[in-house]
Amino acid sequence: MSDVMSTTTAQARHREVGLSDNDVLEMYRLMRLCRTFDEHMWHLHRAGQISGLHMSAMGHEAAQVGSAYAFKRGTDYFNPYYRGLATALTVGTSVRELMLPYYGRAEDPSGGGRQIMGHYGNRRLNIVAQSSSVATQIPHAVGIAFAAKYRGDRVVSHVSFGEGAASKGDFHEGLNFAGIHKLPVVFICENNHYAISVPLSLQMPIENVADRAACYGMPGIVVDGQDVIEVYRVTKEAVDRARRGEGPTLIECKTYRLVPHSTSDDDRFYRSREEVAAWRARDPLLIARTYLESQGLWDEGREAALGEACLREVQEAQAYCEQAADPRPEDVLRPIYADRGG
Ligand SMILES: Cc1ncc(C[n+]2csc(CCOP(=O)(O)OP(=O)(O)O)c2C)c(N)n1
Ligand SMILES: [Mg+2]
Repeated sequence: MSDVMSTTTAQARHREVGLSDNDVLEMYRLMRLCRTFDEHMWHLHRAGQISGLHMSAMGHEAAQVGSAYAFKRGTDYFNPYYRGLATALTVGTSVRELMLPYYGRAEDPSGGGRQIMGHYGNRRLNIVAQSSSVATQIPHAVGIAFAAKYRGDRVVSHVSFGEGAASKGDFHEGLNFAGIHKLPVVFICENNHYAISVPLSLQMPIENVADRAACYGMPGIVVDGQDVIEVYRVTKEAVDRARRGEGPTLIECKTYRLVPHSTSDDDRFYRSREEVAAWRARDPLLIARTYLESQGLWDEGREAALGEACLREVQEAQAYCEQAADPRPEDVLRPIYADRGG
C-alpha cells in the first residue's frame, strides 16, 4: 500500500478534471460531515439511544462522494446500498432526513418511520426506495435506465453495491441486460474486501470485480477508492459516456471499511489489527485533507471550524429527531400500496 503523501502532488489535479476549488472544498465538507454523522450514530447506538443498528460508511467516503458528485442532482436517479451514507448526503439528503429513520419518525422520507435505517429512498431527490436484500437495487437501476432510454430522457442511472453483491445473480443479470441494450447506467462497486466476515478470496476467484465487465460488453475500471478526485474523474467519464448514449460502465473502487460491518459485528474475529491500521493510514479524509493543504486551500483553523460546524449540524438533527412525531397508527398501510384515490 502506498503512503498518503505519495497519492498527492502540488499539481492541481482537481482543476484538470473540471472541479473548481469550491467543488473540492464541498466534497471534503461532505466527507467530513458523513464521518461526523457516522461516529455520532455509533455512539448513540452504544448509549442505547437509538434502536436497531448502524451501518457505517467510514472508509468509503471518497468512493461515495467522488462518484455521486459526478451525476446531475435533480435529473439522474440514484440507487445506493445500505452503506451509502455519503452518497445520500452528496445527492442532497439532509442530516435530519438521514437521522429520522433511526428514531422511526413520521417525517422519515424513506418510509414514514416504517423503513429501517440505511434505506435512503427520497422522492424529492430521485433516490429510489431499496430492499434490504443485497444486490436487488442493481436490476432496479437497470430498469430505470431502460425506461430512460425508451422514453428518450437524458437521465443516467446510478447504482452502488459491495463486492459481495457482485456474486449475486442480480449483478450478472443486470449487467448483461444493460450491456445488450447499451443502457445509461453506471455500476459502482465499493470493494471493501469483505462481505461481513467473508474475505475476498472466498467470494471470487479473480482479483477484480471490474474484470467481469468484459463479459457484458462494457468498460470495467479499477480505481483507488480512497482518492476522491480520482473516483470523480472516472465516474464523470462514465456518466458522460452514458448520457451520450454509449452505454454502461462498471467502476470498481478499491476501498476498506474502517470499522466493523455494523454495530452488531465484531471484526476482531476475522481481520487483523495490522490490516486495519494499514488501511487507516490511507483514510480517505486524510488523503483529501493532505491534498487540499498542498493546494493552499486548507489549514488547521479551517479544519477545526468545519469539525465544529459538522458536529453542530448533527447535534441539531438529533435534538429535532428526539422530539419529532411518531407515525400515526392509521397510516400503517401508507404508502405500501398505491393510492388509487377513492
Ligand atoms: C440476499 C441477502 N443475503 C444476505 C444478506 C445479509 N447481508 C447483509 S450485508 C451483507 C454483506 C454484503 O457484502 P458486500 O456486498 O461486500 O457489501 P459491504 O457490506 O461489504 O459494503 C450480507 C451477507 C442480505 N441482506 N441479503
Ligand atoms: Mg464488501
